[in-house]
Amino acid sequence: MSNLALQNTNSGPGNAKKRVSYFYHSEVGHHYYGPAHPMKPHRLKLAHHLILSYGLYQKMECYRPHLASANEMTAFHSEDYISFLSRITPDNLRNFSTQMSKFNAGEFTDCPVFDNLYEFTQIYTGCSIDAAIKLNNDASDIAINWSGGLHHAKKSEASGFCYVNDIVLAILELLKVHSRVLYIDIDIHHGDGVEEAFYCTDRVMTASFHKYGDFFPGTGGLKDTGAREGAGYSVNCPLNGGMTDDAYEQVFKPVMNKIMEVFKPGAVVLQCGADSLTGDRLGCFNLSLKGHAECVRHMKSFNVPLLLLGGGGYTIRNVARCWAYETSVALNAEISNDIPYNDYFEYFSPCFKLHLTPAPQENLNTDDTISAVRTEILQQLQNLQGAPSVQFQDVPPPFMTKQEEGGNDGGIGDDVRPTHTVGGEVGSSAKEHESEMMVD
Ligand code: V1D
Ligand code: CA
Repeated sequence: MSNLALQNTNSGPGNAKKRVSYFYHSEVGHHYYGPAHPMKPHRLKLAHHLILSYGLYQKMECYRPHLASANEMTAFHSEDYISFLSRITPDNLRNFSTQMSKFNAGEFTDCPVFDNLYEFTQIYTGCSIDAAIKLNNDASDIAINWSGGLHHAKKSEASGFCYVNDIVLAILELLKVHSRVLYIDIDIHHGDGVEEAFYCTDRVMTASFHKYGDFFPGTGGLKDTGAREGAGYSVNCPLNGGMTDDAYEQVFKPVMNKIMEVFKPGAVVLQCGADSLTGDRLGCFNLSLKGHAECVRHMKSFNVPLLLLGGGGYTIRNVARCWAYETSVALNAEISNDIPYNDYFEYFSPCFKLHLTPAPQENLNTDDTISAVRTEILQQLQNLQGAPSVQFQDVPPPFMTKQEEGGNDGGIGDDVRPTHTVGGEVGSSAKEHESEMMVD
């Protein structure tokens, strides 16, 4: 039976109740990028309190994560970069000027050095690794970490508000158990760090939907489809501003249906960046909460272990609305459009409603542009299906370790950008950690 046959029809197996695990650390929202910076970790506190006020914590298992160690982070990142992150502080940065420019951190970059920066990365990365382990152990169907999804971080470089790439590390964890992992990115920005990490492997398919053209990070063209073993396994959906729910659905669903049919992943990671919502401070799409969450609903309907992560999102009251609503979608729980009273109630003034009304904004994606992008991607996926060497079966994964898989032979996590020197080890050596269950 194809994966399509397992899809949600509202009453079919795709709509069955899911076991959901939620990972949150109470300190994450106290980290501060600075007054002029659009990234506000405080939004995570807003989201968490909204989730609590809807009573959703009663329907899922809530965990406080372990703090990711440097050893875990170097399953993807270089040792000198992680050593730098662990030592740099606002008080000592004058001694690190060469490394600051080498690693793209500090004042006048998108990635400032702020108090307890390393602890911040340890928290959100620990959450994502714990969430992946929970899925690997078949202890949950869906695992959630809204503090994760920092998709721009590179092996040896901070980028676009991201320092450690928790997504790559979570995928490496999932690859210990699953032969193939699918990564989907609905943040308005291209998921460049994750794409680059897996550009040369057929074990991870990446699919990013993003604004393309005069927009950060500038990568993610339709023709960027992977290289070497990974040729055809990177999917990019470049879009224009003003994107509506209907137009998004017309490209998201056919592409994802075909990917599920062709690639048959053992696990799916969905980065739910909320900067693709209407009214975002940095974004220019026009999605409602329902349009954004339809991506979660759709991926959930395939009944494959699902890791939900956060990402961008700069109108913080809407970020909280989005991720609270998507938590309810994961749980199949109906929640009221009236925001319940909570510690941050005033943020939702003046309407105190959950749902968003799209703006009267021109959609620069026409039926023709959407259809052209969809046709091109479906052709890319069809070619993959037609390739004689591609016969996807549920074979056990090779259980790669650092020792067995070292070197830069174009495998998982290797940097294949032509202008960079490369090296270092790949694979994950992270030990399994027990995350602590949160009590009240
Ligand atoms: F507006 C700003 C004010 C202060 C500091 C930074 C910004 C800002 C806005 N947009 N920075 C950007 C983007 N950077 C540039 C730079 C110009 N070039 C030299 C680079 O346009 C970065 C946008 C990052 C988006 C991050 C993300 O939403 O994708 C995300 N996902 O997960 C976590 C973050
Ligand atoms: Ca994206």
